Amino acid sequence: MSLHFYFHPLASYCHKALIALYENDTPFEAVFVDLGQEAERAALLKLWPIGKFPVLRDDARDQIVPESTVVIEYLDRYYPGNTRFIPAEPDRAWQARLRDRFYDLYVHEPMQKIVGDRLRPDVAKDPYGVEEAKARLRLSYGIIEREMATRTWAMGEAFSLADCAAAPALFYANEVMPFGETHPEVAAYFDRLKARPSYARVLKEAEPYFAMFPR
Ligand SMILES: N[C@@H](CCC(=O)N[C@@H](CS)C(=O)NCC(=O)O)C(=O)O
Repeated sequence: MSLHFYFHPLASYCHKALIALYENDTPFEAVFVDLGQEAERAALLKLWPIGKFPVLRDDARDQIVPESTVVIEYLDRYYPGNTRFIPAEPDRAWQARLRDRFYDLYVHEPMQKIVGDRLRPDVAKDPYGVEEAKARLRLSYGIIEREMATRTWAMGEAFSLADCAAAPALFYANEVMPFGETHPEVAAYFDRLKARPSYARVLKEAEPYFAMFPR
């Protein structure tokens, strides 16, 4: 097996890249990483000194590919399937990348800030930072609400990199700041994402681990 995917089944950025792997039934070996186990953490750090996952190892091309967006671009370039994640047309390509950045930086990141704060000891809580993150999420929900009123997927009718980014970001954002009552178009888009077989599979596999999520 050429591709090895280092991941944890609960980790949101791993979900993003897994969606791309499952979309095209790309063969890969899953390498479960428990960061609480010193040896497993050390093995990940050896591949990517930043120590975050997902990381893709491609033995056939002798490459280590970290960062979920880059993993998806790499798969699209070297292991393409029926679903193309980066549109061929140049203007649509940068627009897909922009939406990927939007979901990572303005939905996923504030969501992680809120979740991360729950894991901090009481003396290290950051209520001001959490309020800022909630305000950012509110702003982003408004933007998605307007945009998704007229499209099926983030780029229109074709599923793309941007939808891989949107699914886990919205899943966990909905846990920390639900949008179901306030943003019907965001909720409808999220329902479509959950019904997509690739993401439904990711969620099913993550199910046994959801009890670990700090509520
Ligand atoms: N920008 C990175 C973010 C990756 C990331 O934040 N991964 C989290 C899991 S969702 C992680 O590795 N957390 C463990 C840690 O930070 O120690 C990407 O897109 O892959």
